[in-house]
Amino acid sequence: MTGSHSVGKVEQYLGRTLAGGPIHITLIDPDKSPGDRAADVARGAVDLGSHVILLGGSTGISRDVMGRAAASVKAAVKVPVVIFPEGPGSLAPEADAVLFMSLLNSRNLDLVIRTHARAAPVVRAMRLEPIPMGYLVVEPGMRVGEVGQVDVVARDDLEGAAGYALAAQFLGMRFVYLEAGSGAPAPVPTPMVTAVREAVHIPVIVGGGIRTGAEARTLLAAGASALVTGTITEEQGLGPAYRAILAEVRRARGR
Ligand code: 1GP
Repeated sequence: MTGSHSVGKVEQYLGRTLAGGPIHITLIDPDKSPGDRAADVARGAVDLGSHVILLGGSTGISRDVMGRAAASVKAAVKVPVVIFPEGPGSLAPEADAVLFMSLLNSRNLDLVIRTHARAAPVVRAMRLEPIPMGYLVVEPGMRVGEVGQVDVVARDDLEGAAGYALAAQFLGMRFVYLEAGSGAPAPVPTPMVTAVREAVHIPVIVGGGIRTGAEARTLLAAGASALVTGTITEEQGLGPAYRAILAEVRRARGR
């Protein structure tokens, strides 16, 4: 093992794809859509232009359930299959990569760094590509805000959000994720996305509560590099709302 810094295949793909404009990430919960059902959703999502399949999203996904979903999705689509982890227990070697993320504004050190110390050897043994990411939970934060024991960033605290994001960049994290919480009544405020976009040069991922093409459009105009949607496909499948969001991403990419 050398000390040289290397960028893995998934991160290279993200870099290449982001060079063409903002991207869309589809979050699938393998507990709600196990195995082949996850693969069906993923196939449809990628056909509509989604760029990454993210697996995770509820509590207590077992390695087995994650592994089966990752294997099915990988067989169905060519885009990267990435784990959105809750801890070492939900990691599975069938995926391509894991968001190796610190919950920056948690009061619980386990979620900031301690769990990572336990998970890192597992990630290496599974040969999962770790994607270094700062994860910042914004009001209301929903379930992740509670379970994550988060001091949520207030919706008008633009400086606070920008400070966290810049700290993440200075710490060497290569992505920052602004999370309003899955199922949030409204996404992260657009002025906050702009404030963070102006503060950092790393890609800004935005998720939580994105349900309409209009919301997607304003977040993209504000400078979001990637939009993550999860609930909308669980509630409505790959219907008109999902398609409208994808259409906005396509438009922002100039196609
Ligand atoms: C959750 O940001 C993601 O972590 C997606 O949120 O389920 O509200 O789309 P939604």
